[in-house]
Amino acid sequence: MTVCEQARALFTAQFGTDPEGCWCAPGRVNLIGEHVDYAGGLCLPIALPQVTAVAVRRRTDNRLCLRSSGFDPVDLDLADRRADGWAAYVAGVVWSLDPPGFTGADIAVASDVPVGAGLSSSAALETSVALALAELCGLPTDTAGRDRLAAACVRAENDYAGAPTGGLDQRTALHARPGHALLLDFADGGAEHIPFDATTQGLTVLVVDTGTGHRLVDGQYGQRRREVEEATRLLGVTTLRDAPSPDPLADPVLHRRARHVTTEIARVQDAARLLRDGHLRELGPLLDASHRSLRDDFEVSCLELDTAVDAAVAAGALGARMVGGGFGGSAIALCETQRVADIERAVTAAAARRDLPAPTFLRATASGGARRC
Ligand code: GAF
Repeated sequence: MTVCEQARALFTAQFGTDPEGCWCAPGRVNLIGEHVDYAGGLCLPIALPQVTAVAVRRRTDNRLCLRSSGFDPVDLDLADRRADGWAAYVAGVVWSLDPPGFTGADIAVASDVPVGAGLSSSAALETSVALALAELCGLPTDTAGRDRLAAACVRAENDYAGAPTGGLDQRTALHARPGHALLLDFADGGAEHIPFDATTQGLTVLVVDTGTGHRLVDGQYGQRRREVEEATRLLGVTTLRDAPSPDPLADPVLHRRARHVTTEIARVQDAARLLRDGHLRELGPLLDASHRSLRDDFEVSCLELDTAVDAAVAAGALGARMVGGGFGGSAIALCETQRVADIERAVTAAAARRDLPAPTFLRATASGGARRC
């Protein structure tokens, strides 16, 4: 059964009727451009084939009844305007989007996006709900409409789920196209779809889920954002994108944080050029440099991620880096497809040598964004 079929089946089993429709949205991996979305930077993600699907039927009594194969059921009154746990991601989208004429819904959720792996399972849930509500309530879902849905999902995450994240995950889930990477500009809101077909070049983007959840992500992520804001203020620029150099910053921590942001944005520009020219193999050194910068300057890596990245590169990956917010979660390794099995074995062995959780692996192919299914 596909994930969408699972959501429909769960809906029928739980609510005793058919849904009005089913919508899904993908997880993502960011090829490069980490911790720069909230600094007016550039990111270069692809959407994963793994999706979260929501089967939905509207109600008329202002209640939201949520069922999921992975989480406890939740029934809530929309007038309360507060929700906890996974329900906050769904209800938060309702409250942020405020779709015209919406008076509640039954929603069944199924997903194969790994949760807590830094692969954007929360944005997949938010954006599948947002697209469902938009289509049911007649909101536009063209490119500009999807921009507004992404903004509402970010507000849901910031204001109701309490995660002070940027817009990388939501914009990727709503705008990605199959066979393309998505160059997202967080200064002017622009997006460019760049063909990305690793498979035909004999390459694989291997995702290594370290099995370590985003430890400390809330506090540490918020702290990094505040440091970036402080560096921006001290440098007298609107965003760090406009800062010619972090050198005027006397504080060594702020200097390192700003150096990560400015060098990472330059690496994304280089990576986008390589992709446009079809030189995927040459991405490797940029991935390695991104990881070093996240580890040493931005300090968002951890033993599990460093172990996976180092082992992948030592076993022949062309380049590797942590992805997402960090402090656990996943890494990617760009590999010659014929080397993937060796690299997986080496990464698994390295984790075992250090008594770390056994990693699991996905192969990322650039997939499509949120859609009806
Ligand atoms: C998390 C956040 F949700 C994104 O907005 C982004 O900042 C990312 O970490 C780091 O690049 O996924």
